[in-house]
Amino acid sequence: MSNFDESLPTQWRYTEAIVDATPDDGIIVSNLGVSSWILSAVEDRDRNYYMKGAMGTTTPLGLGLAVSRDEQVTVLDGDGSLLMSLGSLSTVARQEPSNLIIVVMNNSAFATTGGQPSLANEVDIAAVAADCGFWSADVDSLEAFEKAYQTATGYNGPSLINCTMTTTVPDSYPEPDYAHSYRKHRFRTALEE
Ligand SMILES: Cc1ncc(C[n+]2csc(CCOP(=O)(O)OP(=O)(O)O)c2C)c(N)n1
Ligand SMILES: [Mg+2]
Repeated sequence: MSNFDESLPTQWRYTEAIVDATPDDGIIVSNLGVSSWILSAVEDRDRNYYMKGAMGTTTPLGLGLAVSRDEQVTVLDGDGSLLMSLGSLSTVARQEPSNLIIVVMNNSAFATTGGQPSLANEVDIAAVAADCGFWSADVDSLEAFEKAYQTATGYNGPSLINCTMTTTVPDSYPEPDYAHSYRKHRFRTALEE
């Protein structure tokens, strides 16, 4: 069941709070579709990596970056995408990166493809993460999110924040103003500096 309760924060507000609280050298990896669209509109940073095409790969990519880099890595995953590769949470827990924060933009839907309901309301994602060995939290307000993100930043191990939000289905899907290959090149270049 999708969530259209407008008293809940929007994904825009959560994303603004993340960009505000992420250090300049922090890496942000965003799920394909709505998460990347919103992140690039909030701030198109060189250290943003926008996933393209493949659901289920955002958290695994974030893990690879976290174990190979010292900077904070924040993953903005979708509920549908994370449910597609739920087993990756156990791999993250085994690797225990202290610089990885997974934020689940949980709209209980496949918003990018029109808002079809996902199974996110039937799975306690934060509890699964905790059972794997994460520090995790469920939030449904910006205040709770900001507090949880601060705790996650200081936590010596992987963390996951499951954000309940109002489901926003875009009327139209904006075309990026430059090619994905350019953004990938820009990201790699930023990490080489
Ligand atoms: C493996 C795979 N299956 C299906 C799709 C088609 N698809 C693209 S985005 C999307 C919905 C993603 O849902 P979620 O991860 O919850 O993110 P949201 O769109 O809600 O932000 C789907 C089904 C895809 N790109 N890759
Ligand atoms: Mg979703």
